[in-house]
Amino acid sequence: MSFDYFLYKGVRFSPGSFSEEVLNFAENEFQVLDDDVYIVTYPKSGTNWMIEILSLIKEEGDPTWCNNVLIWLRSPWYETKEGQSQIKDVSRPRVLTSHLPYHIFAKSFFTSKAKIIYVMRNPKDIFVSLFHFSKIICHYKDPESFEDYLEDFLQGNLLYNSWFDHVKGWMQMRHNSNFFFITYEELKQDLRACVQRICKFIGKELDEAKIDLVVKHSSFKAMKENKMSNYSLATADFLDHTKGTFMRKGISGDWKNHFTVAQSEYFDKVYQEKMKDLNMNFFWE
Ligand code: PPS
Repeated sequence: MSFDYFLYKGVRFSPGSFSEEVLNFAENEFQVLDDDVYIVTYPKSGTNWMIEILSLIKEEGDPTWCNNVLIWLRSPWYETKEGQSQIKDVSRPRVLTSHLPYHIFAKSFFTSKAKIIYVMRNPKDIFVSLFHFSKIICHYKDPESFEDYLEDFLQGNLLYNSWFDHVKGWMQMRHNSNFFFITYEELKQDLRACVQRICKFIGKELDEAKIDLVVKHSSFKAMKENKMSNYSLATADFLDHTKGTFMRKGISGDWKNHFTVAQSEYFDKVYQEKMKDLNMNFFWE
């Protein structure tokens, strides 16, 4: 895979949105507040879906905020150059977003009462989503071939490094009461039940009608039609809109339309090897 990057503590970052200084600030100086909620993900795991869900929960089901404010301004990535300047406009309780691996996450989080929602997705679907996204995101060169890119994914030769290390790193937190993890596939299977679980975790009580509104306005269709959430307003130096859309398919199991049997078996073998120490099974197909 071909892209410009620099290393911060061994992790690959794009020079466009990051610098050593910005990452150092995010790790060592950024002040986490006790009522913050962080959405943490490996890219393409359902980050923006969770932003929409939490935005709607914050607004008790009213979509006005989602329909009028860009999704990345509602919940900025606290580790990026842009995000760090946008955070001052976020009202409390803040919902902030991050793709950072565990070992370089904001130090002040670990002595705070803030909460993390970690969203995971079947890594085969993450790879497919990333493969298509790489064609439209400007700081990547077009993927050479599915096969080569797959190998890069499995070896972690990508921005933010290895999916396996990201998940294993964050799963160290799984017994902490301020850490909650959920999969994209659970959201797909029963969004309403997931919204109820998320509300319980963040301590927000919503009646049945408001939960219905959160579910309705965070559907794939609603987000795809909402220009504040579908990235159609992302600038041309970030996304090449002529090559595809951010809101691509929004389904589970699209890997079955892309992987050969041999590629899937090879993926499973690498997965078993790299995840064997974790001893956890996740809900995805
Ligand atoms: S990023 O670039 O890391 O922030 O991307 P991320 O938001 O994590 O993931 C993008 C994928 O999530 C899909 N998506 C959704 N799926 C179902 N329902 C809703 N509401 C939804 N919103 C976003 C999006 O389409 C990308 O997945 P693919 O498989 O490419 O369609």
